[in-house]
Amino acid sequence: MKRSRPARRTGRATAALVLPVALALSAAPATAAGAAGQGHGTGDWRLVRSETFDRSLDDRRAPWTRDDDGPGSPYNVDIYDNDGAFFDAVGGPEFRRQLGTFDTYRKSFGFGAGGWLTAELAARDTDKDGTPDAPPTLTTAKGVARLDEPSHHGGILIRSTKALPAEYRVEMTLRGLDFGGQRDGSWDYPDGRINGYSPEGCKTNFPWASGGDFSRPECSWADVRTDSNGFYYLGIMDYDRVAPHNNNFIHVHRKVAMDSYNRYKYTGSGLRYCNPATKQYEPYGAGTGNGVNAIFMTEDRRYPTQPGTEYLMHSECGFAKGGAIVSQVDLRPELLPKESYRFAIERRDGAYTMEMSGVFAHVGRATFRYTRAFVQDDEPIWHYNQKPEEYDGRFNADWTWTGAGGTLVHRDTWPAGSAYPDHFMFGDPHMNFYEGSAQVDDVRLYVPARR
Ligand SMILES: [Ca+2]
Ligand SMILES: [Ca+2]
Ligand SMILES: [Ca+2]
Ligand SMILES: [Ca+2]
Repeated sequence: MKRSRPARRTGRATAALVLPVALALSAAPATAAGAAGQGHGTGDWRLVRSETFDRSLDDRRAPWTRDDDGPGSPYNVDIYDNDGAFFDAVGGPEFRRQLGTFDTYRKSFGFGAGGWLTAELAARDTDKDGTPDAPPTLTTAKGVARLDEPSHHGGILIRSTKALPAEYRVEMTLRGLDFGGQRDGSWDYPDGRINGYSPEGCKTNFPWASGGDFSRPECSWADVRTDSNGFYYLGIMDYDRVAPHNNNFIHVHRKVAMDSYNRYKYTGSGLRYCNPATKQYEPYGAGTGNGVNAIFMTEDRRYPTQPGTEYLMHSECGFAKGGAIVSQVDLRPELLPKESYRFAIERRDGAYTMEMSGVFAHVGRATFRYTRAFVQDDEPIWHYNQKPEEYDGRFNADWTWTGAGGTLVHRDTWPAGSAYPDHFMFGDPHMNFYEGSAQVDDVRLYVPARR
């Protein structure tokens, strides 16, 4: 399913650098980013926040609180959140009825120096007995944070508590990963799990689809096991209180992100792997389903009838806008925890950079960096402006949604005068997709050394 990439828009500042191993990975923490920063050619970084997870964390110290993303909730964001008007439009009155069949609980707590990090956990109470069912947990052991999510109805992520500075580098080190993908060459695991999902009961995207019949019983909605599992290694979001919501929601709130999207036994043409050794695209089936999708979001709509910004994808195979999703690298999770992967995002000099380091399929130990200017070849990075004066309104639009509930117009998706402070997150932000566990060794935040 190889596709030729668009001839247009080969980015000028987009070449990735494969750094020498010693330079990228063996330096002390305070200089590791500086070493990586040399690839960007803009000098060193200064470490301002660091979390090693050597202090004990346990989410059981924080209470669960019922929450519905409603108008009075601190988690209320917009028409795409869990009780958002988008779902009334596409689902009609049946959406409200289905939403009312369960309760949602959340917990949130700050940790790290000065509380610079916040954990956000969410779970459903399907039987409405006041206790969340199969909720996610956040704990630590031996200096590593463990994010466990036994049900896809849960969500768990770690985010920056405050908005990030104008220029920064954030990085995290991954030590364990069990959110789907093939294991030992199979999507169906020896322990009975399917693409990382437990085998018990039905698991669907209920009750947040982008269309279709909202009156169906829960088990008749789209099966998530045979669709996809995944995990966000690191992403920059455009709204303040980053927390789990439905899957449609996040697709309009990402600026840049590195995530996995592990499609069960997928043989279509909507996904492809870049082989960084041959610099050739390969069909999805050529990989192990453990890819990293590093995606710069732009303002175009990716889908005609559902929310979602379009993807700009740089890889060793070139540049692609839209079309098949490109996995830049294939991870080897079987090497964890002895090995690790480091994911970093930088915002500096009017550009975002995404960086991945570790031992990858085909190439072994390597670092890949992809940089793209806020506006490059007339393509903006979605909601890049942290302040109104960084943007003049040229990419504003109205989005119209139509369904069983009528027509809803989302006016001014990116108007002049708008501002979108950056927040990072990693974890699983979906309350109707994805389940599994991951281990994170550390998180660090840097600012430019010279100011
Ligand atoms: Ca809401
Ligand atoms: Ca319950
Ligand atoms: Ca989930
Ligand atoms: Ca650690």
